[in-house]
Amino acid sequence: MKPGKDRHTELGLKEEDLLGMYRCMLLARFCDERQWSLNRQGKAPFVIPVSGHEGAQVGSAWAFERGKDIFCPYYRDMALVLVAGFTVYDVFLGLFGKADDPSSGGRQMPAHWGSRARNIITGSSPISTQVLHAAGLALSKKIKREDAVVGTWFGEGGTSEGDWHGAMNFAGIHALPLIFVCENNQYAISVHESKQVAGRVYKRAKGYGFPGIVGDGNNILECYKLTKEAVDRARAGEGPTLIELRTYRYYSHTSDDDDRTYRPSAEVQEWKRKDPIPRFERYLKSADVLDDSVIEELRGVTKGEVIEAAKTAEAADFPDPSTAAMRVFGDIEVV
Ligand SMILES: Cc1ncc(C[n+]2csc(CCOP(=O)(O)OP(=O)(O)O)c2C)c(N)n1
Ligand SMILES: [Mg+2]
Repeated sequence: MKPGKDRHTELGLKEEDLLGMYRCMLLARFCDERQWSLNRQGKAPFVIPVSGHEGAQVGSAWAFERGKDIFCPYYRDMALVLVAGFTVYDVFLGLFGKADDPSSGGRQMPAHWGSRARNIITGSSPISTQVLHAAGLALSKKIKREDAVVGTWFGEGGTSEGDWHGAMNFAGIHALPLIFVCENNQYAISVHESKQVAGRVYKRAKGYGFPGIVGDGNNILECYKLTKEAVDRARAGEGPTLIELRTYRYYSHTSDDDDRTYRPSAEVQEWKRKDPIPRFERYLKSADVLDDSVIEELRGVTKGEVIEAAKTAEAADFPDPSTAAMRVFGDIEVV
C-alpha cells in the first residue's frame, strides 16, 4: 500500500477517525507500560501485554460498527476493547479485580474482556474457544436476518486448535457474516510460527471455501483497509474472510513468562524499529493532521490520564465476599 498523504481520505476515514485511532493506540501502549510496572511492584497479579499489536487491533476494530456489530476478542486485545468502548479506568478495574470491573466484576482473570453494553462477548482461557462462539453468533445473526457482522480475533497459535478449524468450516459452509482476524506475532508463548503452521495462516481459508488475505499488522491504515473491505463483503451477504495481520509483541507472553529464553534480542530490536505507533505518527505528520509539538502534548496528556485512571481503580472497592458466586452460579445480573 502506498503511504500517500491522502491515503485516509481514499479509505473513507476523516481526521476525527485518525485522531480517535491514534488516541486508542496511545492509551493501550501507556496502559501496558503502567500495568507492567504495577505487576513488577507486586500490585497487579497478572498482565497480558498488548504492546506491538496496537496497529493490528485498532486498525481492524475500526472497520466494525460499534453498537451494531459483535466483538469476540482474545486476551491480548486491550487496544481492541478500547475501540469497542472500554475506558482505561475499566481496564484497570479488571486488572485489580475490582467490583466495578465491566468484564466480570472481578471474577475472571484480567484481560478476559466482556461487556454486554459494548457487544463484547466474554471468552474463557482455552485458546480459540471464542472463535467457535463467534461462528454460532454469526449463524444466529444470519438466521434472524439482523444487520450485524461478527469479528473474532486470535493468535497464530490459536489456528492449530480444532475449535478454530470447526469454526472456519462452519463459516464457509453457511457463508456467515464473520471476520476472522489472526494477529500473527510469530510466537505462541515460546513456540515459533515455523513449529506451529506449515505454510501460511491466510492460505488455510482456501480449504474452507472463502478468501484469506495477509497484511502488515504494523501498518494501521492497511489493517483498516483489509478489514473494512471484508466487513463490507460480509454485510452484503458475501460471507466470511480470514485476515492474517503480521506483527510482533514487545513484552513477554505474559508477566509470568521470560521471552529472553526463546527470542533473540536482535529480533526484538528489529521489530521495535517497525513500531506501529511512530509509524502512524509519521503518517499523521505527512498528512498535516499533527505536528511534533502536538504529538508530544498528546502523549503527555494521555500518559497522565492513564496514570490517574490506574490510581483511581487501585483505590476502588473489591467485590463484597458475600457476592462471590454472583454471575458464576445463577442470579445473573447483566451489566
Ligand atoms: C487449548 C489451550 N491450550 C494451551 C493453552 C495455553 N496457552 C495460553 S496462550 C498460548 C499461546 C497462544 O499463542 P497465540 O495464539 O499465537 O497468541 P499470542 O499469545 O501469541 O497472541 C497457549 C499455548 C490454552 N490457554 N488453551
Ligand atoms: Mg502468537
